[in-house]
Amino acid sequence: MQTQIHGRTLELHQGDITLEQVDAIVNAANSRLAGGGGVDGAIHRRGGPAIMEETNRRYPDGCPTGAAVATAAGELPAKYVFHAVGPVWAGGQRGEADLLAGAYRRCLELAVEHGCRSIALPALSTGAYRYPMDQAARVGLSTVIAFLQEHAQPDLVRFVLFDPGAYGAFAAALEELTGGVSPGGTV
Ligand code: AR6
Repeated sequence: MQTQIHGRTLELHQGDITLEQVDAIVNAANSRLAGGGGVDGAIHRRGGPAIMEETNRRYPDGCPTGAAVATAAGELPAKYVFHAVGPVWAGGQRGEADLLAGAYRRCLELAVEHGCRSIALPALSTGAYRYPMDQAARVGLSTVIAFLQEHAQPDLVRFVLFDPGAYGAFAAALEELTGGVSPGGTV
């Protein structure tokens, strides 16, 4: 599923983000940047030890929740990994939506700063951090749409959803946010 926003492409794919052939992929990291399961485990496994070595050297204090930091991508097809720290879901009254939006926004800013034309994003916080998928989809997509309405880059933003349930939640949220003009429509 895909839509155009001010001439740039916003896409939804189902699959494994580590296989994406884009300039940058986003990791669902923790604030210690210590590695873990889910997306984080897959990225370090497939990307090799260089990613963790660079993370430890450049970001010994980790990364605050709601932000992101960049490294090279080791053996992955991408050029960069942006390690984003989403919030742990705590019921929705602890600023989770703002923190989640901040993590996505920072990734898009990093893409601009690193000259990336394409970026792949996972559904941050929706695994180990238990953020409800439909709410996370609305926050993630509305943050990307707002960014693309204000910035000339990146040309391609692709959400890579791991399973059919996640894909369905993002597809429904995208239709809701774009007024049902997707797929192939224009915002
Ligand atoms: N490609 C795309 N999406 C994936 C993949 C993959 N290879 N693997 C899992 N997902 P999670 P979080 C989906 O747990 O909730 C880690 O231990 C998954 O189904 O990776 O932000 C970190 O070190 C889910 O929908 O990230 C942190 O401690 C989504 O990606 C903590 O988990 C995010 O799940 C971060 O938790």
